[in-house]
Amino acid sequence: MHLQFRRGSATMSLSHRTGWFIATATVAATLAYGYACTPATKSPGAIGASDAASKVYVAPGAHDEFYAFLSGGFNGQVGVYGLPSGRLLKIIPVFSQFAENGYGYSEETKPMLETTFGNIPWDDLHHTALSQTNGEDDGRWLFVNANNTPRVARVDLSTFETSEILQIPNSGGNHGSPYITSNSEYVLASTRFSVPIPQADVPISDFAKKFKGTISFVKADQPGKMDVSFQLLVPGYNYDLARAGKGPSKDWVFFTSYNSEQAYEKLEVNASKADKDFIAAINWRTLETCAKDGKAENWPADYMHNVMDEFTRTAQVERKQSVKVLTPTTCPNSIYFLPTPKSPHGADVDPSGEYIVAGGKLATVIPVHSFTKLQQAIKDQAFETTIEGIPVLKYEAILAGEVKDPGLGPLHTEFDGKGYAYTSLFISSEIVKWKLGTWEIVDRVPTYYSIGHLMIPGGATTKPAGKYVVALNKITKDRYLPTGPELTQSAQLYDISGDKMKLLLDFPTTGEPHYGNAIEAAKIEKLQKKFFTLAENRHPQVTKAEREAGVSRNGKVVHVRMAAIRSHFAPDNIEGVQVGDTVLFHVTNLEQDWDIPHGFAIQGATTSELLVMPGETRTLRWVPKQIGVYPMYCTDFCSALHQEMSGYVRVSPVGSNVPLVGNTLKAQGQAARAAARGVTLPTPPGAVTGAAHAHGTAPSPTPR
Ligand code: K7E
Ligand code: CUA
Repeated sequence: MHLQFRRGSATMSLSHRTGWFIATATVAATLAYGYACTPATKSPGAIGASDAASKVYVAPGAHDEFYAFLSGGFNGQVGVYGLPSGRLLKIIPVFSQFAENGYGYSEETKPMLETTFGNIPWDDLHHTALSQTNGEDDGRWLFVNANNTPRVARVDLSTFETSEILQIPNSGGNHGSPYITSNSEYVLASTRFSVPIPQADVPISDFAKKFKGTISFVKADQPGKMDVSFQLLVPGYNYDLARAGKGPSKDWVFFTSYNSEQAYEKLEVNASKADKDFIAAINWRTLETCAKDGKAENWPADYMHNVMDEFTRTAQVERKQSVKVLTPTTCPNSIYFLPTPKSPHGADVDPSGEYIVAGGKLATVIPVHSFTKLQQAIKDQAFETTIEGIPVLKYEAILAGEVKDPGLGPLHTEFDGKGYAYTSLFISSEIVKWKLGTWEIVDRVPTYYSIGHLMIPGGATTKPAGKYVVALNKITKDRYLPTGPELTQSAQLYDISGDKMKLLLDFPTTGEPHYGNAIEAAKIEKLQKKFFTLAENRHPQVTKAEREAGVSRNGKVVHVRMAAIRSHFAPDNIEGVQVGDTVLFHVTNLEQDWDIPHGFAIQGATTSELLVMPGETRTLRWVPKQIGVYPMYCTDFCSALHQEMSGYVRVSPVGSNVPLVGNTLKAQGQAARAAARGVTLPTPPGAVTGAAHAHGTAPSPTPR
């Protein structure tokens, strides 16, 4: 059993879907080293159970100390957890439709997923970045990247909703993203895969000649106004990860790259030949100045910018057609290459802004570059060579030091603000703690299993809260009750308040957490919106009071303005809908109280259901295909009479003379007025009276 498990783990680490490259030599090394994945009833590094339990225990009704935002990887979402409890508080859908609240399904939110390739229901989300002021987390926004179809998104932390998505043009996969500068001036976005720029029909073997990378600087300091300020065209390598500098290095950003071999096939072998690849050190201030001075060219491009309007709560899509492009020669002194062993992955900057740590996933050391030395080397022109206008600095001239024998597969580094760095080791499944300046390793703990990123609350800022480190693991194997072939991914919480790291807690995560950020809860709690103000709702089909509800027909399109309030819908009987009509239920939740959503579902709707927050309007599209009478109901248990919150829609054949009516207060009022004037309104069997023309031809918020 034991042996089998060990072999299984090693195999798993080779074929795992994250596609980590492990050279044959490394495999041998892995096996020799002994894969750290040993089934453990008691985990080494864990402290006594009751001691650990008391450290993560948050009493019922009490709040956690930190919010943790963990990317969901291939699920395209962000999981929000409390720390230290590890309790899942919310899933924020960003690049994927989400059945729990209708994100990406409702007519108002569907456009958020619009791209120049069409509406994309599911993308891959790797990295998170909290907005910063003076190098510290300020709790306003969370930025995340879409890896596959390049995009960056802003999540508003007063609502925990995706408020804006910007597509990145001229990019072949947006991995090194959305790292942020220390006053949230720019969100960074780099090409993972180089591609012909602009895209063109060329032989793949022309890679070295025709393929390029881009590094995009996205202006992000104003909500609703994200924009690609400029792009820097760079050699055709794979740009992997990034960090902005801080303190003295705050005008700089650092990107790792691999595949300086410029391989375009069998990368596993062909992109791993060179001893060193590069970190690109880029001065964004210099680029900004070049762009201002008109040194950028306007290139045609095609990308979309989707913004959730604050008052209509409906996403607006804008298509953009050009982008400013700079090159290392049109903007000299803006970019330098720092030779870095070997196929580096993470690039991380310490809280002082002096040290740039690279995680060379095939390297035997963790190289650390010095920002001071980098400045000096540029002054001294300590260049090895120049590549496409980019000076390559001498390794020795910029090196601060190397952490020796860290373990296998160093990936990512975070900092505790007390002079120590913590690096994740994917292959040997561990975290090593080492001292900045002396580079000596002072502690190491196993992780279960195959750690990718790791995260310290505030660990990316100038002021880390060095209390915990969270390991974000790819593989869980035996750690939880088994759930068939597909197992959970997981995070592990370690206490780092003392000299030695101590394992406190395992908690399963939604999706595969690549990176994450945690922030003091106090910075976010106070900003929370409790409901949307009904008086400010500017949705074109809003129903602000029950008497405004009604139904109207515009050709084959039927608009239902529906009010939802405990415990009924108005109208709750609708007749006169015909087979093949497009019925748009615009449901407004009239509640003005915290935590009272209403749901909406109608039988046979192929779109989805709705979940409507107090004060907002959400629209469900329904195209009935058969005659009959169809129930609709509230899907969120909102009151004692929630089960009564239901109704019917009657569907008649095409061309039927059943008039369109809904049993609204307005319809009743009209009937009364008509009766007073001696007019007879058409009365279908079983219904009250009609409001057929009440709402004329107001367009759907998102006609499609
Ligand atoms: Cu290391 Cu996509 Cu940040 Cu995952 S990446 S681990
Ligand atoms: Cu509204 Cu249940």
